[in-house]
Amino acid sequence: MAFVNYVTKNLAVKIVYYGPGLSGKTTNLRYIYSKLDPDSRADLICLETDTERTIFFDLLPVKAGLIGDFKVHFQLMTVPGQVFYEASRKSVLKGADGIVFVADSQVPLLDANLENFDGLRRNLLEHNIDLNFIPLVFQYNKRDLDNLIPVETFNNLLNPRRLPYIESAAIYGQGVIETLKEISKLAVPVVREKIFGKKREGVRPEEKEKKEAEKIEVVEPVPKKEVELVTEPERSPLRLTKIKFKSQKDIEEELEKLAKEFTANSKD
Ligand SMILES: Nc1nc2c(ncn2[C@@H]2O[C@H](COP(=O)(O)OP(=O)(O)OP(=O)(O)O)[C@@H](O)[C@H]2O)c(=O)[nH]1
Ligand SMILES: [Mg+2]
Repeated sequence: MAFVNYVTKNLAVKIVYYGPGLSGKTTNLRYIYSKLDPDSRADLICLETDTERTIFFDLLPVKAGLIGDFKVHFQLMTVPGQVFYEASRKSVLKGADGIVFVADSQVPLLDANLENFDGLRRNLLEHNIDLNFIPLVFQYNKRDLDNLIPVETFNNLLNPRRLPYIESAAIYGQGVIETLKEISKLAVPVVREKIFGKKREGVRPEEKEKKEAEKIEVVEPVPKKEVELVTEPERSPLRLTKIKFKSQKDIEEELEKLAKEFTANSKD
């Protein structure tokens, strides 16, 4: 459930990038970070090992426009894909408003994708969320490589409902912003309904009409410039905040604190 602050009129929509190890989740956030105007986003917080494997999560807050007079921010988060971080994956999913499943398109990784997707289903259920009822899009990543799982196979196995799917090469930025747009298109109306839908019941017809006229403005972040397919991987210098931690409990407390601080500070 999105964080909402009725006093400061801020709304944080949590989008989780989920998928097997090394599928490219952090790469998505790095690219978004590098392409957005600094006014549109905060620092990218990465908790990772020396070899850039995510340990617990990455977090990138992004300004995303308005719902009525509420300022919307996305909290983009990744989970660690390595098998032994199951507990972390479960924690990060708490309160998710939308999921991007980042699959690795390389043929030998088909089973890893399927197992990880099954883990997603199970972990969501632990939070009483049915995978069929949460906004979800698929990103079939690493399409720049050879020996790829056909999109049709992915769709048959992972996406029988034919939810939005994007073929991407996140390392080159291809499909990254498109993915974010797709998940925001699905997640924002659901959050809007959850938070404002019920409040509308019982209002006078003319007020209702006025409220119905409220539009969701820019519900997607605006890139600095048109996203182009570049020939070399983008390795722009990033301002990352790395957090040291001691235990799983410390990390979970840190995550709660960050979420609260983020909501409290989002006044501009
Ligand atoms: N060729 C290719 N490599 C990619 C692509 N996306 C990511 N990579 C590379 O894959 C590796 C892993 O990317 P990450 O973004 O760190 O993967 P992750 O999903 O965050 O991995 P974990 O944090 O361990 O779960 C890095 O070396 C990336 O540069 C892609 O589209 N094509
Ligand atoms: Mg990562």
